Amino acid sequence: MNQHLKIGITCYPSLGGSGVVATELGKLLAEKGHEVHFICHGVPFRLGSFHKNIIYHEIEVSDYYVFRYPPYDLSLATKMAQVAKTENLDILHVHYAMPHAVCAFLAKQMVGDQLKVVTTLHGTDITVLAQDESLKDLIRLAINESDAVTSVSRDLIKETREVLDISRDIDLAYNFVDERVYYPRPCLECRDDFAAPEEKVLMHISNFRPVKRVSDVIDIFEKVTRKIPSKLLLVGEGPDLPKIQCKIKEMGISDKVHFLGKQDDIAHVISMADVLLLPSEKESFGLVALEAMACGVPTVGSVAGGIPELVTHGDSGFLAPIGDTDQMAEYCISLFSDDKLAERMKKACLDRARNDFSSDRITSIYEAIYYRVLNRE
Ligand code: GMT
Repeated sequence: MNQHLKIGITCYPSLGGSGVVATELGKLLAEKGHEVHFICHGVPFRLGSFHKNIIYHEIEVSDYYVFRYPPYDLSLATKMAQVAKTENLDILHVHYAMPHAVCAFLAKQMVGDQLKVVTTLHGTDITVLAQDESLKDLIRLAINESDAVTSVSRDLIKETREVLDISRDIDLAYNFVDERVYYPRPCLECRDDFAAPEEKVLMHISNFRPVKRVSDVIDIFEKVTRKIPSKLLLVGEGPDLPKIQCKIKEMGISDKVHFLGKQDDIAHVISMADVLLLPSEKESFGLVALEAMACGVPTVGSVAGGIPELVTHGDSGFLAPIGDTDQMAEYCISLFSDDKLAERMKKACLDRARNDFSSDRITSIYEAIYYRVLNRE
């Protein structure tokens, strides 16, 4: 019989899909009786209230005057080893290869082979960092030395193999959402604050980085609003935000666009939308599209990275080539002009999120990987 494990989790604790998935996974594992130790430089923002099976260990970075740069990576590796030894960890599950998998590799050298390292690749560690020749060998080493490696999409597995020339096994473990949090919320009242009942609501949620192509979001919306009364809600912030604000002003559509800034209660916010726009240049998974799907909101987006593995074209959303804003606008218009299609898509979204990306299913995949590397199947 599989017994409860002691699992260390390291992730980026601030905003970002990888941190969200790592934290939600830790919470679910703790609910199943495992003891979970978060080893991070800050409390993961989705950690929430007290749970007896969750312990948080903060990394303290040494700041001696001889160091020109505080050695975060070495402090993390040391902390991982320390926690692994004192708490008798079975597993160190690190999210993001750089630097977390590298630190876990170092920690394992200090602790011994009984500590098993599982690395989850989330995307930009491969699609951006591993393109850098100076980092390639280090990332390849960390991946090859992990006891198991998981990826959030088939597309990312393919890209990891191509970019890093890696042939080892990589397990597929799609992202998930907690269905107790992500479901269609009653939101008529707050929707009224932004749009009239006859208007449609388009929404985009991201960190406003160039890879998200937020400028395309504005172009799509501008084309849609010429034909269908609608409003655009923009959620999040990031480097492209000022540029986007200027563009909206120049296009004369400021009265139709609302900026909501960073929001914590995404399930609530997303439930106001009729469609989510995700026209990214690159997206290894697209967690926000799953969050929308679980709330019954279809995505109109790009055929990029892992998005087609999540959004089934014509069923739970519509996908067009990257940059094809005409086609994406057409898809929104057809969705808004056909109530039966909208209803069918909403149902397909709910079914797909619950069946294919359920938290229980994905958590079990991770547990099976832990037992496998520990030879306790
Ligand atoms: O690009 C982001 O939005 C942040 C980034 C991260 O590090 O959290 O997201 C990556 O991981 C998410 C969780 O697995 C995926 O859903 C995103 O698609 C992925 N981002 C990219 O591939 C650009």
